[in-house]
Amino acid sequence: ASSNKERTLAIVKPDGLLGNYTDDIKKTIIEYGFSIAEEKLVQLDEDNVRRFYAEHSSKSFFSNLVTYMTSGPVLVMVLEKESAIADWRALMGPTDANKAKATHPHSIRAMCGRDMEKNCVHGSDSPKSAQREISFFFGEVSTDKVTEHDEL
Ligand code: DGI
Repeated sequence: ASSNKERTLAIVKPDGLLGNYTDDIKKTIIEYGFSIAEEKLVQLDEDNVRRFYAEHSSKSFFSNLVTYMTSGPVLVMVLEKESAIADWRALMGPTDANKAKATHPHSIRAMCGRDMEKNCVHGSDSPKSAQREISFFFGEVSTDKVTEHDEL
């Protein structure tokens, strides 16, 4: 029988790494049935952030976002499971970590986020984003669905 595994891009942002939350985050990822197909530590520069968050480049908070995302290394991972995209978004919790603490106490952003900006983790928001973001960091053609018989 083939499964319909999906891939999503997850990032542990600089505050997550600095606060030593990586092990707890990875433990949670595995506990919830994801596998970590790829991972690497990256130091982003301003140009990287501009391209990665192109959709936010005209927003008022954008320069803060660039400063934050370039403030230290990030851990980039490709997570894999059935419904990986939606399930990782759910596990992260709301964008605003204060809201996460109030309404989603078991979410990752409740565990290690601080506010609307320093929210510890990133996750792709759609199959299209996942494909773009995985290619951005891992430079390969990827599909949102693979079967267990495919070579990964
Ligand atoms: O997909 P999300 O990370 O949950 O949220 P998003 O795609 O709307 O925003 C991307 C990132 O941009 C988010 O993780 C933090 C930052 N951001 C979004 N909205 C605001 C913001 N930062 C500040 N300071 N203020 C905002 O309103």
